Amino acid sequence: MALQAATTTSFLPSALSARKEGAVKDSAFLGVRLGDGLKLETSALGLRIKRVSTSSVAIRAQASAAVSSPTVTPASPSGKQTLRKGTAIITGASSGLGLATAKALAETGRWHVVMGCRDFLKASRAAKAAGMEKGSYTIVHLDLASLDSVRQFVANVRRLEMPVDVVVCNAAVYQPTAKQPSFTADGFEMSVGVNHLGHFLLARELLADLTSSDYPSKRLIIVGSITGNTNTLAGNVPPKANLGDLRGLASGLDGVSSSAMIDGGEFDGAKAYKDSKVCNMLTMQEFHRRYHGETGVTFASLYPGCIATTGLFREHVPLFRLLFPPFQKYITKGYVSEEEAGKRLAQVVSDPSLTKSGVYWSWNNNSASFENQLSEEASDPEKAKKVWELSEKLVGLA
Ligand code: NDP
Ligand code: PMR
Repeated sequence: MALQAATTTSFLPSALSARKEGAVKDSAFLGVRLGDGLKLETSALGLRIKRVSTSSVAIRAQASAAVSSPTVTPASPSGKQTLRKGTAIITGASSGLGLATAKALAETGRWHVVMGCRDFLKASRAAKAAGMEKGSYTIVHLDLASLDSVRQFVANVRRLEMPVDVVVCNAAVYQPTAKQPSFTADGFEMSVGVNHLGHFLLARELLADLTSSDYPSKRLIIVGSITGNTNTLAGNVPPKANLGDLRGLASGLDGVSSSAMIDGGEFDGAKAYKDSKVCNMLTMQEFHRRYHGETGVTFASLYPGCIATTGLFREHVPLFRLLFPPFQKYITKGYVSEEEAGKRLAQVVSDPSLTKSGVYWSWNNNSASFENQLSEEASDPEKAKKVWELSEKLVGLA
């Protein structure tokens, strides 16, 4: 049930310019420069929601046995033991990859999906339009552009009294046409603030919950991308990802006392997105190094393919949005549908053969998964450690 309609952000595309940079020649491609209140919905779990103030609500969760029972249910008459339903948290599940993954998991009947979304009504409508069964998901408000909202989300998830078996850090913003940076509630440049820092805090907070889950294969997945990897053609389309010496990150990305960019350079929205994806992939590996042995949690990242039709490109110029899907379908052949990409991410969530930790998964043309190589920067352990330590300071964990 919806208590409040969340704010919908609107985006306006603006004009772009061209410049020469990097290994790929200057060219115009589609006119693009190359180079607190809780929003919660659950019916089958019988959640009761009570507003206690304008900014907070108390929840009493009566989780069904299917969700909170021990890992393995007693042997059925056939003698086979069955796994209990897993609970997977997916951020940004109101559209694109996140929604397709939520649907793919929910329709197996083996997963309950907690959809962490900034726009409750949009998420609710999207889940219904996707045909997700009412009892198969719970929507909890999460705005990754606010660290307070991230902390509130974690508290609200805990009140659901469901186990946390898998966490998928999927949400992202991409602002390729922005001329000026915009900032999160905490003053971080928006792309890195949402895509990396918000997820960094979320993942750090939920690690304890994942660790205490009795599910046999607990996973933390952070969605990466090919465009952050400069060992690929796509990663060499300027502006290229480059975290430099992290001086901007060290100074807080506030655009006032420091640059809004991680490397301390001039603001570039497309580069900020790609830099944020490098942070996502480095963070996954640093989690693996620090916590896999101790917790048994599988840490993974992936490139799901080029899902050229999603809302990620909403801020791009209309001509780009028109031509990008056929370009990816017929020229690069990197295109995948939202449905296919959702199945891929769902595999990383639940496939028994994808339990290896520290891996960046990709898929070949036959849709078979393989362990892919990350670029030098996206696999640099020293950089990963520094990004981790600086991020800890920015989100108040150190
Ligand atoms: P979409 O725009 O469709 O999905 C992004 C989701 O993130 C939306 O649900 C959006 O919410 C949510 N979101 C954005 N900002 C916030 C915020 N502040 N707080 C909470 N949620 C937020 O894009 P995709 O599905 O394409 O992107 C999903 C992931 O896939 C991203 O990590 C992206 O980097 C990655 N990816 C995408 C590729 C592609 O080709 N599309 C390729 C490689 C990786 P809302 O619905 O309210 O806007
Ligand atoms: Mg890219 C095999 C080639 C390939 C693949 C798989 C992608 C994926 N792209 C490829 C090639 C090219 N792209 C080439 C040759 C060009 C120049 C014509 C090109 C251009 C291009 C642009 C302008 N591509 C883009 C953009 C974007 O704005 C997208 C972006 O960078 O977002 C950050 C994008 C993408 N190309 C991809 C993928 C997956 C994207 C979406 C980005 C992402 O989520 O990482």
